[in-house]
Amino acid sequence: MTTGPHIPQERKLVTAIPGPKSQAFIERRSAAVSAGLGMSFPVLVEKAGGGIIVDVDGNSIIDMGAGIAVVNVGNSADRVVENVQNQVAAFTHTCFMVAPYMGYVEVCEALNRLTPGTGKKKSALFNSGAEALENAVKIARRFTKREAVVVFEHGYHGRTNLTMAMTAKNMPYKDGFGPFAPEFYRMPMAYPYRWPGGPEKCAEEALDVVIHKIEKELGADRVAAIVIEPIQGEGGFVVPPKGFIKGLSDFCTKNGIVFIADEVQTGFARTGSMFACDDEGVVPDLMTTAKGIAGGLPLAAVTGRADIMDSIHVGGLGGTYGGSPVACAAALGAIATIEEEKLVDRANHLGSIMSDALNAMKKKYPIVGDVRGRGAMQALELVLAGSDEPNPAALTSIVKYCQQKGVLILSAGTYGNVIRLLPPLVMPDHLLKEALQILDEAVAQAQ
Ligand code: PLZ
Repeated sequence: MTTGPHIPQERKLVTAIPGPKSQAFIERRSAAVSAGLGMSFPVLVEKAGGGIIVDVDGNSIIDMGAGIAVVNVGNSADRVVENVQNQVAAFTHTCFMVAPYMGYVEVCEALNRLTPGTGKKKSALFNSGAEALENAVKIARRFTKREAVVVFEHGYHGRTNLTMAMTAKNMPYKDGFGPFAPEFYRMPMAYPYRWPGGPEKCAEEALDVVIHKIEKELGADRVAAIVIEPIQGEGGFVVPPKGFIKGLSDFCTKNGIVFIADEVQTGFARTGSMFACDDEGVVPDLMTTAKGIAGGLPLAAVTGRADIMDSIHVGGLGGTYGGSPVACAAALGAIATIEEEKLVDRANHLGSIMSDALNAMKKKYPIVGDVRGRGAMQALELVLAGSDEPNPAALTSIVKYCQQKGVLILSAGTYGNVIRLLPPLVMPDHLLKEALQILDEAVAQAQ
């Protein structure tokens, strides 16, 4: 298994977190960087690889976030480094729309091959997840000649103006940043743990409500696209029950609506299949991807039905840097790593270790209300014992405990009460088990 720069795969603390050098950095950072940028883990990173991040004070931290589901193949994975080095030495930029190059086409070919569905597909490349979402909406509107777009409660699609209108949560993403774009309509999400009629009825009832609202309040023939994350990421790893995503996709097909799966967080082996849509055999009309696509370099894509992707006039899509040759080289290295190292299987393996440990915590600790996820995308939802009231204070305490022990974990959720686990898929088992043991202690002390 490739572990990037071959950093020893062990947790090691030689100072408190943050150590003195990191502390000095944090002061320098706050003097220079806008206060608007958060910081989940207060250290200055020196290097990272496999499942470990090393800070300047010499601490080795277990990385349970993978840079928010980006370095699925690990930091500085061998094939990514080699491809990027070769590409940077050959040329760094020509702009694909000015003078094209092979890497862009090879990434599109790989996406067309790997995404669900056997029909003819095409792709276009961009720089960030939000930019991919914006372009997917542009494409769907131009293709259908309709304007309305349906999105969901707890959904997250980005921070640009158009994607702020698509993202559900006000604080911190939208507060004071409006006005937002019109013609986005938010529908109830199939959230089994919090569905009023209970988890068994969630898929059917949620689908009924959404379809009813679209038909009666919007008019199905006014809707250009339905956009949904097949498992919600920032919203708290909400896994819709089987039937919901498929039902939405079938409804789209019947009504000439473009079904857009946002797989920015779930894509590239994360959920134990190449894409989360594969789980139910759903074939989206368009899919957005980013994050895991390029091992840490900025790259994003829209992939889907060739007739939809080709409905745009020449010059209607683009951007100076979209599909940069360096990012494309990295993507080809990352995709080769996923396929050759069988990281889809690895995601399932890591996922079963995580869900066993999290379910054991649920049995022991009444503040664990729900355990959910798929593959190497697993979460705990924290509640006040004996209720389903969100417990964000427990989350703060758990994150802090883990931090002091050298384990980086990320939070999520509309109510700020979800712990999400997203280890690099190349993390060795022993590190994952150690991180889960520390998480168990953290939850115990937060009771
Ligand atoms: N769609 C499903 O998860 C990015 C956001 C981090 P960008 N999620 C991480 C933060 O706080 O800004 C995301 C996502 C889904 C779209 C996006 C947006 O991707 O590359 O951050 O623009």
